[in-house]
Amino acid sequence: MTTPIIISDEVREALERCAPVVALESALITHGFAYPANLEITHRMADVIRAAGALPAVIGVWEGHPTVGLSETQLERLAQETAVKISIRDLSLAQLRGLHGGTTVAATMLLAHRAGLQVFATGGIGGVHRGHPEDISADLPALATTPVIVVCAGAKAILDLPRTLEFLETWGVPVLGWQTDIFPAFYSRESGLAIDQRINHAAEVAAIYASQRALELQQGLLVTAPIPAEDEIPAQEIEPLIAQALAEVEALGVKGKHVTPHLLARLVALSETRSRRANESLLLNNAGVGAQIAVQLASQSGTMHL
Ligand code: PSU
Ligand code: MN
Repeated sequence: MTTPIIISDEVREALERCAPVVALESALITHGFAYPANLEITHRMADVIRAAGALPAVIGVWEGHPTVGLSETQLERLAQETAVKISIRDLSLAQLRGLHGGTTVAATMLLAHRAGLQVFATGGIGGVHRGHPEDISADLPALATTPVIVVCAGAKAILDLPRTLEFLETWGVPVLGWQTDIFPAFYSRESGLAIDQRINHAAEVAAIYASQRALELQQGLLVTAPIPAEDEIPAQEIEPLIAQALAEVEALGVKGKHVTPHLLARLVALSETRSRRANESLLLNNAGVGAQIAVQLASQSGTMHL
């Protein structure tokens, strides 16, 4: 039995014309934000992408079917109803049970690539967890094996950023800094850690991606854009809250796929929603950068815009 990926008509037509398309994940909707903030931020990201001349395609799982370009009704139901968090290993399990689910960075990258999309904008990738180097997000091996450009604000600050960068180095994933020399730390503009190369224009990202393809590399390309300055939470302010949230996760014995959503929800509560505002700001920024890159790639392929 094969599992076709369902691709919406709008996305299929755009791909046929080689028009710019930007993938968006749905774990943000099902596990990153509560209703109605989850639906609102998705709509706002989609608006930013459309305004820049590209088509947004939210990727998720509907009745067990991997879907590229979820409909408005599907988005609303994912935003309001219980749905599972779907990383790569969950794709086939959800299929068997016919579940609805929100796809993580890893699963979204995989489905985007299978559908022929090249650019994906998100908030922060998963990585190696602090104090638990054995807990490595499936996002990292996905970046090592899936040739998609992922625009993010670095890895979530709740993670072990040095170990996360070491993994990406070992597995050959270039880490680019969008108009920055320093790896961003999600809520804060700078982690103090170096990126591989600063890039200032979408054309440079497109050139690096083209070189990777010419060399037949399987790795993705990580483009890290710092959160806009006005919404940044300085490290010295967010760090004590992260430490508290991490201690609570240890004490409660939260494990596996529940760790990341639990930490993010606790940070929103502990920061009195400031972390949510920061998260929204960086998501909108990343949507804009992703759209610029998608438009650049499409213009190089010598085709029409939307
Ligand atoms: N970044 C956010 N909010 C999120 C996530 C990332 O700002 O909710 C999600 C993404 O879907 C990412 C996932 O792929 O968390 C990582 O989960 P884990 O650490 O269990 O792999
Ligand atoms: Mn994990």
